[in-house]
Amino acid sequence: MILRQRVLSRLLVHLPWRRPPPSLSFSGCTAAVPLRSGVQWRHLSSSSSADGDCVLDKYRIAPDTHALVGSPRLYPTTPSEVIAYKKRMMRSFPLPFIRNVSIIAHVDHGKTTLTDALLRRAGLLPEGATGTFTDRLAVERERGITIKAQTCSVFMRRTTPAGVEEEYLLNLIDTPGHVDFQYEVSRSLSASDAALLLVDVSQGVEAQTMAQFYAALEHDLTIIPVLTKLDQVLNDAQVDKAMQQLEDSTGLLRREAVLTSAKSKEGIEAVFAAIIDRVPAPTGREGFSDLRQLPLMHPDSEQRREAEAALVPLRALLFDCWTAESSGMDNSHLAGDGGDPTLDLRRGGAPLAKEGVYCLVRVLDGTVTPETTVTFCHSRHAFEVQEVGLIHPTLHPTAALTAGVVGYIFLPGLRKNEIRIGDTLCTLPTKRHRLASATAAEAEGEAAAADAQYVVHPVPGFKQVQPVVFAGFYPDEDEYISQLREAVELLCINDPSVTVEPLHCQALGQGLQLGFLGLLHMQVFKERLLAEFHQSVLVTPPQVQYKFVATGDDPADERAWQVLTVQNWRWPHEGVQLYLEPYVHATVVTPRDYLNAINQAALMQFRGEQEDMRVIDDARVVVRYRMPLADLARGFFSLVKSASRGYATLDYDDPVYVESDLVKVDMVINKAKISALSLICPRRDAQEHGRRMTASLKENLLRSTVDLPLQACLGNKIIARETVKAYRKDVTAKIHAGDISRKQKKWADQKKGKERMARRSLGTVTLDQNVLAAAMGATTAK
Ligand SMILES: Nc1nc2c(ncn2[C@@H]2O[C@H](COP(=O)(O)OP(=O)(O)OP(=O)(O)O)[C@@H](O)[C@H]2O)c(=O)[nH]1
Ligand SMILES: [Mg+2]
Repeated sequence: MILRQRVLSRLLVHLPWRRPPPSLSFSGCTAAVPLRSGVQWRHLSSSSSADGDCVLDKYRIAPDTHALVGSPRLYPTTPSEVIAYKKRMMRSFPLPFIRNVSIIAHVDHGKTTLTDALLRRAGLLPEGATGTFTDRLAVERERGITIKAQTCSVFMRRTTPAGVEEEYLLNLIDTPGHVDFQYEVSRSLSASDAALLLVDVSQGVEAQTMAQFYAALEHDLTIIPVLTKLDQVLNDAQVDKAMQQLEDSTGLLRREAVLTSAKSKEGIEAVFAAIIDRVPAPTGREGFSDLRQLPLMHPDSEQRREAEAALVPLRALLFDCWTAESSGMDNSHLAGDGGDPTLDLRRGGAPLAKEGVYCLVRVLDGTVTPETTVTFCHSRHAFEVQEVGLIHPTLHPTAALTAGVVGYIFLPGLRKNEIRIGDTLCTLPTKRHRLASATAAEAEGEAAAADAQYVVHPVPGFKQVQPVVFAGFYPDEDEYISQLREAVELLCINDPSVTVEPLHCQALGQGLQLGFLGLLHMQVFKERLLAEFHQSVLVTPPQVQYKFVATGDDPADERAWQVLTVQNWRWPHEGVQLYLEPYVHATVVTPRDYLNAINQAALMQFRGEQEDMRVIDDARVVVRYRMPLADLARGFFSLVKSASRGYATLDYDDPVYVESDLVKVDMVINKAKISALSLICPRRDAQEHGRRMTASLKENLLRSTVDLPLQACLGNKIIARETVKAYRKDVTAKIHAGDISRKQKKWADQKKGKERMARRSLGTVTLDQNVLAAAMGATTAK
């Protein structure tokens, strides 16, 4: 993060490292990216020039040379094929022929479409298949965005000029672009050796493009720029502009850029060629890791002693997990409407086992095979592997995963609470292998020891992510809490950034307090619970995490900061020295036309302070604000999108806590305090929040036969009040004549009845999803 901020600040101060612009021609290009000769690119847009032929002269997509051939190696079916296949798999992928690449970009710049095109080109997807293959989750297809990073291994064959046929194993990871899912991206990057940085030619470099670029830099990866959607450009100038932006903002040279159009399936081979030629092969130690991986040998034989001496301790980084229930491995959508119903993408794909966890690993050293006993370095728990394999693009068991390969292993004994994403798997204990010591002095001794090669050094793992938005999740009916807890636990295996705490509210009963990386993350989690686990839930208005320092603690010491929730709030500031509120730096990249609207909203509605403003090019500006995270989460993101018609982009960094005057606003409905609607906010927002909440509840609460008073309170003080009026039966409807006292008697009876009912229905307000959604709307919109 520090590196990212440093680089960003350098970027904002006129890019000192900017390289001189090279000549515009591609003549200096390497042979691997054959951009020189090419057919003229005819523009397909209806808005092309008068003669209907808009031609790109300077920039052309590299034509296919058909030097690369995809070779799907699907899992064999007959026993003899199985044996031949396993033998081949064991030895066919030495390190120099493996490439591990993540595909990163800003939202909607075409990562998924390009990955699909790559898989199609490699022969993995049938031509008739419709829909996006890589967006496998129902919620991804519904929303049209990627939420989970998806991995797929591809085999490509190439004949060298000397006539030697080479086969490569490429592992592609399609990542999400939305800022809420950045954790997925950073995990994918740590399993890769390079990143394809996609830039949509018509949009140019955006805020998330830069965020992803810095993330790849932090992981020290080779970055290959790829310009996508070339079928949408009108002229060379547009491509030129995108190239210039790329060069100015990242320092990547324009002649390194690969030009593609995933829609028209052009330039796909050039992408493959760039991956093979420019991505460094993984480094690691090849060899068997466990004697059980070798053929049977006599225990006293020389051969066995040699084999034992040559063992390489396994090191594999665990970077994703899933279970049968939360896998998203359902490809039925591809053969859906308009698709060929006979398409069977599961060809050879193994069905998902029910009990146990699938772990996606990047093998760094050694080999893992079925029946290998692997140990988690962190917990020291050991498990026997039942199956290993590649995702191709469904699960395909193989005989082994060797050094450099990204694949899955299935651990039937692993329980949900034993998983720690980022942990290293090793083969321990063996006679010789042991884990590296934690202390520096011991580590030094180990390095000097004769058997240093047998010491396993765990991978540093991933940075712990901090949830920024919290919400209470309650089951529809109180008794379904155990099912909800189970579903949340299973889904958390697939989404490890979510934090879970038990929760209780008088009106809604037992629930769970879940922490998310953003509002979209929260909504997607809720939708996944419904789509994959059939759990419909009531969700309370989201909150950011506030902290407090207890009296007597040192405010300068971060370890003394305690999490503040509506549950542990102490009245009135009992034992609390000070409260802390999270602030972030939000960077907005916007076309100039929309700057005014965004700036005004940021300063007036969202308590933003403008820190910096720079012009990137003649059309766009970068603005940096310091802003409370609560305001950013509440609606600034959607405002930036709506005010700029989707053209502006927003990125923000980790929160910094500053002192703030916080209060707890309680909602009282019909004299009962509803803790699910209580909210902590800065004092200056309390009144407005209370008013919005009561107004929203008034509109959405069901009217009953008695008046329902709604109050927003700060302790004992009422700061906003509304009443949901009761239905009133016309009790005098049948009285057509007579004295007024007859009517008055009826009204008096009605009044008494209502008072009786009001006494009985005290505190029995039913909160349904509509009410909570309204409350959420009141909290999230300004
Ligand atoms: N014309 C054209 N449209 C494209 C091309 N590639 C992608 N698109 C369109 O761009 C939109 C976004 O594409 P996606 O592949 O979902 O983008 P993404 O980067 O995966 O998006 P996220 O995963 O949500 O970040 C879709 O409507 C695609 O049809 C292309 O080469 N040409
Ligand atoms: Mg996508």
